[in-house]
Amino acid sequence: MTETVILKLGGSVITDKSGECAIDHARLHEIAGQLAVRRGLGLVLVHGAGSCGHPEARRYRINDGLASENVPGVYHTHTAVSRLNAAVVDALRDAGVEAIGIHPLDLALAEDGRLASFETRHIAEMIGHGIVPVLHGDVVMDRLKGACIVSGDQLVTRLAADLGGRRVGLATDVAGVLQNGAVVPRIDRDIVRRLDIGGSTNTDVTGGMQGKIAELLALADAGIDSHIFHISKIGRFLDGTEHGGTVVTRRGGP
Ligand code: IP8
Repeated sequence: MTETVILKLGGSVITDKSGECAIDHARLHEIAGQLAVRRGLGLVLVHGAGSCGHPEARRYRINDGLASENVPGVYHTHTAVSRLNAAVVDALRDAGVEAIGIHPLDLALAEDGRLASFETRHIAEMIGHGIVPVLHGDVVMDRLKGACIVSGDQLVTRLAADLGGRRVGLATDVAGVLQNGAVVPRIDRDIVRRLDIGGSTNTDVTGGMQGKIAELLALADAGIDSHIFHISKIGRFLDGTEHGGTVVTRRGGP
């Protein structure tokens, strides 16, 4: 296998973010079909939480750190996003994709909101055997704060660095990074300073598009480009053709 493809499905793509854990099963079915016809790819899937996790994380103020009154939020947040993870895995398996769910809470430790340790060697083994690991943004125990939320975007950057993933894509419910309604085709640290990127309008505790770009710029600094595109273009991204979205790249890159 020559290339690992790391694909993130935004939470807003697979849930209705205005509801309470409203999973979009029809959308999941469509996505699973797209992945099933490209089974030869060495793929790792990561998904966001959408309405299965963000409301709980916000309600229990997980990112403020753990105190006695919000400890149950670890369980409730993890349970909500795990429910979504099970639905993603079920949809993929129904379509014939050899998918398996992996929960960051079980294998990661954070320090002040950032992953301090994160085991990925078993994920590499899975990919080698044609298994599609399906990870998700999660609540993770944190050595300084007690617990924190690690976004799917942070996981993507870590996986890309550890697995040497050379194709990184984030499927969202918008066409790419938008400026005055138009897609910005390429972003680097210079270009981003001139943009006015809005935050998420829903209960997103991990910073919406701004948080995403911050993660992806760090990945670009390490020489790994990433692609943000509309979910309808997932096939194009997987096939390596033009998706009409945004490429996040290193300063002076393509
Ligand atoms: O939707 C957030 O992940 P994201 C994870 O990728 C939780 O930002 C549990 C809120």
